[in-house]
Amino acid sequence: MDTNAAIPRPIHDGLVPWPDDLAAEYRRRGYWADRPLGEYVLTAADRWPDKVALVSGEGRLTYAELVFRMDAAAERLLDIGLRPGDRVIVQLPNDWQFVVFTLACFRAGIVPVMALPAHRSHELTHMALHAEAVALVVPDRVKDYDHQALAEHVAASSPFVRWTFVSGEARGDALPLEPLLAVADDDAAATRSRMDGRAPHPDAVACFLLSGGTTGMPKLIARTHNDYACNIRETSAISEVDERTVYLGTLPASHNFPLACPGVLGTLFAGGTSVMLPSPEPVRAFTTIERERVTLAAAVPAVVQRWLEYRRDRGGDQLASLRVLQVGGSRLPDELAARVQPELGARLQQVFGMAEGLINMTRLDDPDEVIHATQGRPVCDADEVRVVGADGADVNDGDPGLILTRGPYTPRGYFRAEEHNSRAFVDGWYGSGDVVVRRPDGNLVVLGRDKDIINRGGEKISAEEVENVVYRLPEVDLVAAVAMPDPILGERLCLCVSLMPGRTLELERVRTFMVEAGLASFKLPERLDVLDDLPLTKVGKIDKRALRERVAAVVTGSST
Ligand code: OOB
Repeated sequence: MDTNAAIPRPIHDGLVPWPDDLAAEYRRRGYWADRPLGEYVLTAADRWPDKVALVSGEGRLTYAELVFRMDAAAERLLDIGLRPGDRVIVQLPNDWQFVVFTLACFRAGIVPVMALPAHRSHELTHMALHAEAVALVVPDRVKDYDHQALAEHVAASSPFVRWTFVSGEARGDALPLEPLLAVADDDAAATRSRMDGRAPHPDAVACFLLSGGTTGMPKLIARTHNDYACNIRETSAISEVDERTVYLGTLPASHNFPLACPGVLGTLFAGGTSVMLPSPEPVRAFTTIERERVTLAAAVPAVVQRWLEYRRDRGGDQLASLRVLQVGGSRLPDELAARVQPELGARLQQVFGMAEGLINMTRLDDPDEVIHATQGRPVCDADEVRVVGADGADVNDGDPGLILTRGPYTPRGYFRAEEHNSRAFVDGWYGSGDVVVRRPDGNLVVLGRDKDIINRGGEKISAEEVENVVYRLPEVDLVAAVAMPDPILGERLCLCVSLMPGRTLELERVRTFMVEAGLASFKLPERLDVLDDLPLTKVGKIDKRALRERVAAVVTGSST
């Protein structure tokens, strides 16, 4: 432990609360139930103590075991010196440690910052500094990658980090995660009652999610116990989650969709079983669905496509138990949507959501036309959605416009991002930058977006973040990161550059440079177009629309 670590500022310094009158209204109408997240799992455990809550590899935890570990870990975290409101960067694969650690944080009022397993030093260092995180939690290795070395680097780059917990083999000053998550010597009831006395306020921040981000670095989204419980409750109702649900958590569990829509948490709150799987690769996913009798799974469109292909090639009835397949994160083409139920045998549920809050879903009993051709409608009665034109005025249903939203689980601002908030939030309305049409039946269709990101199969890449790094290359004069169409992922990243006089540049050089700069590998460009000049708009900005059209013409032309 580093006793010289700097002391982080308190968490409330940097939050944007809901206005008091609305908060009172959300409470009065029951959207905010005033229970901290840890309590919901305890309630399920009281009802079904011996039921299997969690499956991870060959391991299984019953509800009684899960909540005992949650309480014991929560108490240990506080005992070693973490305080309620302290932030902890969590970068763990989909396994039981992720779930127990996250729940322990909720129980103790410690705030996990939900990093993705793909994040590297560029992203993690930024998060650690911005959140003033006091601890890091990583696996020792995943495949060939040494996450512990990554954590060492991040810890050395931030004055706030005092503890590093490692799942697996801990080295040096790092602490092993497994003993932290073990059951306690004391009995479960005594541990629980002590932790009941230390439960966080339901309006406190439960976790930080990461925004897909249009700016240089991902923004942190503070989700309170009250708002996140609302998110989980409303999505659980619409996905019809109950104690019979067996959920397959195969997208990275730190992402809002598999975490809480209704995801791993919704399933655990309802008394069901969450099955953790680190990759959606079809052979293991199908075997797991068959073995565990999975009833509900969530996927991005690119995964659905792989599952459809695998099913076509192999046949069989491994998916017989699967009732509902949720798909979201990026636009599901209507043709793929129409194949899900006939070929995979599961009801499709389209999900158009965001870490910032608003979740839209098709309903399980919607007509096929709605399920195949729309991304659903808000899950909560108190969600407000406007669709506006460029002038900010509401457009008519049926006309395209930008979506604005507010509601009981859509926070009013990013954490410590005043300047950005003044643009992303207008009078409390969050503008996601998605271009949608609201049909007369209330369902939304996502047509595109007016924000500078590349959506690579659900993984969001901020163009600006990539450009900022590429500008450090001495060869580069101007750079633009743009989306190019891709039949599987929807989009991939193409880099368009003009060079300094007499210079040349290869794609591999850019990729290596970005890896060395510590960027997550999903952000690496997959095509490089060197142009004499980048086209400019009338006001002199790089004309990204022209570049997108150009690269689309080239790649679709060359693939036919
Ligand atoms: C989900 O969350 P994020 O925060 O990674 O990304 C949000 C953005 C949306 O603004 C939109 O641009 C895009 O992802 N998106 C979709 C979509 N679902 C998300 N675009 C088209 N069709 C869809 N179905 O991606 C997310 C969070 C919770 C649940 C589901 C997805």
